[in-house]
Amino acid sequence: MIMCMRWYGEGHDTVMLEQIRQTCYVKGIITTLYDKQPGEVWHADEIAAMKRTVEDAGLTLAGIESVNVSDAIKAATPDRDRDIEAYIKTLRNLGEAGIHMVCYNFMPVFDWTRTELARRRADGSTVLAYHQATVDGMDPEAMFASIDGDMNGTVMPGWEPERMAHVKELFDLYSDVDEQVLFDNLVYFLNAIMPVCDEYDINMAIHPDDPAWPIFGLPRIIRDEAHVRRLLEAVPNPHNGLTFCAGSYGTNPDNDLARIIHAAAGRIHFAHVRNLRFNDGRNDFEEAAHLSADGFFDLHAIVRALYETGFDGPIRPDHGRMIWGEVAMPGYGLYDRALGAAYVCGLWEAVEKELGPR
Ligand code: DNO
Repeated sequence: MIMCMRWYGEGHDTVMLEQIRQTCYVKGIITTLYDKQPGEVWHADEIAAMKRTVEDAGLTLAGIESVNVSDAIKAATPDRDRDIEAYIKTLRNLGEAGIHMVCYNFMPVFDWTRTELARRRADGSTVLAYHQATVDGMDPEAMFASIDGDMNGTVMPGWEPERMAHVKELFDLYSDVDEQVLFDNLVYFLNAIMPVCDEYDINMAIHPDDPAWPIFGLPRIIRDEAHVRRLLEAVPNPHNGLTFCAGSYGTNPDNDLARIIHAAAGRIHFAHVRNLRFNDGRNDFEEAAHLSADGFFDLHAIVRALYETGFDGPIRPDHGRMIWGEVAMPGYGLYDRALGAAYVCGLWEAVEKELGPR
């Protein structure tokens, strides 16, 4: 595995690559061309510049999170084939640049959703949190506005103001899209891009839905073990794989995380590791320190399952608490994610020494 940290790029991220390098635990960067809209081609020179920035800082560009999929592709509007062509060109340019892992999601309208970006804990740290009643009592526009006001001046991926301006139209686009249609559209997209993934050995890693149930009446199709099996079987190419995100699958306490990892053995191309605390089951949860004892998940069991199933891709700590007075993009400060990276490296080393070479 390569321990990574997500970095949003110069001018977007409060964290500097030099700081990430000094953690020593983190060797790889997961990044994106932040200004690109879904449906736009990423050009070779832009990709080369992004890679150079990372490598000049002494780090490796371990993958892209995300090349976003347009709503035309997700909802199968008449523009879908044009956008798929653009996606294929982007993948080709990434492949030419030696980039072999691409994370994406297939969530309609919203990416991941939280109702609070700075819930205060007893020790003064703040965390992202989710309260179902708040979502139930809010319309999507109000949701956008509340997230935007809480972002410490940064822009959260998936919650860009340009998208907020069109939220009503976006909902209209999906009015006839149920779970089956959305799934069929995903399979259509994957079948179209698999040839270029084969040519350049690009692993596609779908991010699960977060939270792991439908919100605002929109369909969600990557939520549990059954969904994972269905997707991997529908497009049996090894380049069709997953981002195993503990914090997303884990929003549903009925999901057995180690079991999902085993169900997807060999098809997990990227791992996000973090922890959650449930206050009222799925109705109210908040993000925790990565440490198993601080939350609901057994991080040792997660790391062990990844090791046992031969996972060797990029892995990263995920949303961190805001600690030590840091002001950063909620969930994406340096300090707590660095603690998370160190902890997961420690677990990995212990499991590796205990179980021996794979
Ligand atoms: C949240 C992230 C997601 C993820 C996208 C992938 O922190 O895990 O925004 O990057 O869903 O496309």
